[in-house]
Amino acid sequence: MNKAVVAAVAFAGGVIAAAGGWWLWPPTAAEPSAAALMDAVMWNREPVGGPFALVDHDGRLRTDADFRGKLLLIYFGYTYCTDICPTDLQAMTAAIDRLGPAGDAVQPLFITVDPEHDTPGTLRLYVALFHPRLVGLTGSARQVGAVARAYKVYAARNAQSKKSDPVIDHSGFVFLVGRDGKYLGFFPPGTPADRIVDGLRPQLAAAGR
Ligand SMILES: [Cu+2]
Repeated sequence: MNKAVVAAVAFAGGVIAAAGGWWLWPPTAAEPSAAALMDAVMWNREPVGGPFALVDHDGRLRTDADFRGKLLLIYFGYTYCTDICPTDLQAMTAAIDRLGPAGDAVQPLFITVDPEHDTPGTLRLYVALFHPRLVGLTGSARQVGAVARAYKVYAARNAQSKKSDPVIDHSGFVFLVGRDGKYLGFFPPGTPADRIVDGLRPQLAAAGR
């Protein structure tokens, strides 16, 4: 696995992968490039987020409406990612713990970009490694594709990676969604836990008023 490529993609939102990846879900006629998707998120050029219907790590259907009333931290990745996913999930969940009781108002979600591999059973084992309240979400390729598109997430199999050691290039933003389900913003890949705490505190205070 090429860590340099994965890290660069995480940071740049997938520019490198634009050359040779293939999509994990049924592509639409004009699938946007990694660079265009990164741009949309970074500069708020297009609406981000929206409703979703997915399957959680216990096999139950979950929609965005189930999480109303909580601040959401949403991360897209895949369980066998050995580089950026563990780091970012660690930071995201550590931030929730550092908030103490206030952290109960924050719901962390992990949405797989490889639903074919990441079944509910696989996700259940994976999310437990990070946080007792982390919810893993998967679904059909179409369901996952719809939510990934809504969040302008880039994810494609790296054509250069070996079949025996596949790599998925993917954007690594931690998305923040308000208690009303509306998208608030993102933390860039590699944001440390303390910085996420700083970003969450005003949102928690605002929501509590
Ligand atoms: Cu990853």
